[in-house]
Amino acid sequence: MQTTLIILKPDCVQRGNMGECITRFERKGLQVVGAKFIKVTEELATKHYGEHEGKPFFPSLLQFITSSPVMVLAIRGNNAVDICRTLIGPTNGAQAAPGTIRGDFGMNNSTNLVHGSDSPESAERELALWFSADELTDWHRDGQAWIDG
Ligand code: 3AN
Repeated sequence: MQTTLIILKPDCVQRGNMGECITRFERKGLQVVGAKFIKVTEELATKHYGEHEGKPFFPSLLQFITSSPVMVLAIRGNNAVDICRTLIGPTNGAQAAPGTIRGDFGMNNSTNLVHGSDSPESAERELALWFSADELTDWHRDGQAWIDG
């Protein structure tokens, strides 16, 4: 069982695609165990995207992620990290396959709608950054056995 961090980015919020994206995670069989709607501070954005500091697109990345509210989700399930990455699709929406979120809604590699942690280690680090422990809720989803097999 894994929990991963998903961010519905400013373009996703502004285009009214939050519900569509959450639906895709839920109908796959994943469970929402945390959610909040916030305006990201520059400090948090800098920590979150620390690995990209110094890259040419870093300033515009910070500007973008702090430009409008985001919906932050903690999503749980078997192999949740990889499954969410598959549902989201590769970074550049222009190259992402139809059926993925970025493939269906994205046209480039900056306004690409959704962030998903790229490994269990990143998920742990990012969840600690965005959520306090009491903001995550353990709950049993009735019917989960019909999904997990
Ligand atoms: P992903 O979100 O697919 O894991 P990363 O971790 O390589 O992609 O990059 C983090 C974010 O930085 C991307 N979601 C995207 O918003 C932005 N980004 C990555 N590469 C570029 C690029 N070449 N030009 C502009 N923005 C980029």
